[in-house]
Amino acid sequence: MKIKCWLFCTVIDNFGDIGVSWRLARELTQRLGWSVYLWVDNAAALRAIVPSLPEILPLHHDGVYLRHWQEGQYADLSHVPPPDLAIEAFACRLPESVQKIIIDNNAVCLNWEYLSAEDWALRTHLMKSLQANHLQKYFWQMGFVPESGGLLREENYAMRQRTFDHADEFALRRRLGLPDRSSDSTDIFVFSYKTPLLPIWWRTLMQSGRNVRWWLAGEQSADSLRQNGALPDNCYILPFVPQADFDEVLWSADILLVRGEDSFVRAQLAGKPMLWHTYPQAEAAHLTKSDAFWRQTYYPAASLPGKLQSAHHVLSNELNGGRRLNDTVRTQALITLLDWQGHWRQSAQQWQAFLHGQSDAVSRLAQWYAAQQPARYRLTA
Ligand code: TRH
Repeated sequence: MKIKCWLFCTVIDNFGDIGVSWRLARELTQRLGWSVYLWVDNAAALRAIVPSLPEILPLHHDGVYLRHWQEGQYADLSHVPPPDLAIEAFACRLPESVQKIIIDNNAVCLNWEYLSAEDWALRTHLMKSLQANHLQKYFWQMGFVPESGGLLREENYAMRQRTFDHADEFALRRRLGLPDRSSDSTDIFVFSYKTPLLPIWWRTLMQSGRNVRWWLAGEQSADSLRQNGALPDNCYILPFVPQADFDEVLWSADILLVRGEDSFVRAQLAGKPMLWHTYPQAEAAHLTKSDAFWRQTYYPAASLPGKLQSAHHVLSNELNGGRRLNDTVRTQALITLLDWQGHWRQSAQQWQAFLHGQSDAVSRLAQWYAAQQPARYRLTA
């Protein structure tokens, strides 16, 4: 009997909520062979990353059953079998009718949380939380270490990356809409939130005499740089590619400036030097989140030359709305990142090996779920 999994996603904004949910849904279907029903409140956001998705829900697409819902209010449950496992992506609120079916069927219920390297995330991984209506929920905390809920990584990721390394680069760049290779420039992929810093960093880089090109992905990066409608030289707007092609874009660049959650994880899996524009939160909570990531015990930053470590730290802080740098410090820091790129790349590759050496989130979930079964059946017996 196929395991039936219900997955609910509310799109707060942008593409991360749906990006992670879609990846998870596909992995559960393709790798584990589960029957996955994904409820979305904004099919247009999903269509942006899966352009082949037809217009009207309900649908069965790429192995996943898609249905419409409205958080806390309504979910299209027509022709949907009851679940064995229900997943609320990022603490979305299930309608009461849905909660009742989960309780009546004694299904396992998980809250799949936002990714964080903060200590509390590890402490609360798989913690239980009994609701007033007797729904027993567990927290699933994705993370970077074996004790966490892991990261979403497809089984064939490494193989795809190796194949990419031998692909016809010219044809590939044409297909992805990337500029042709320029042997003497550093290509930086920029997928940021809107920020007044990008034009400042850009000017600094141009004045530094280094040969840099920016590949701007997503509207907010380009909007940050546009002045009177025009973009500076050496800045290229990338087409928004399907999520299935996103890794190839990252693998094609030299340095990655990524954001949110999903692109942040993909950059790490890619093993590329990376800066992270963390999703802005109230009271600068995102700065704590960003620091917790870079300061992890396992992160190979400590093996970097001190100069590079501190350049990365101050720029990362400035990018995320922390301390504004003066021109001299900023210039020096950006030059250091570029000139020490080799060391930076090595540490990114060490981190990549550390992550790839662990099991992924879906394997951990399958294992944990299987371990729950005896207890679950004892309850119903
Ligand atoms: O888009 P994001 O900023 O998403 C989010 C949301 O804002 C969310 O509310 C917030 O809570 C979360 O961040 C932390 O960034 P993210 O997570 O990197 O998601 C982007 C997705 O878009 C990812 O799945 C990759 C995909 N993508 C493409 O498929 N093609 C593209 O060309 C690009 C640039 C991105």
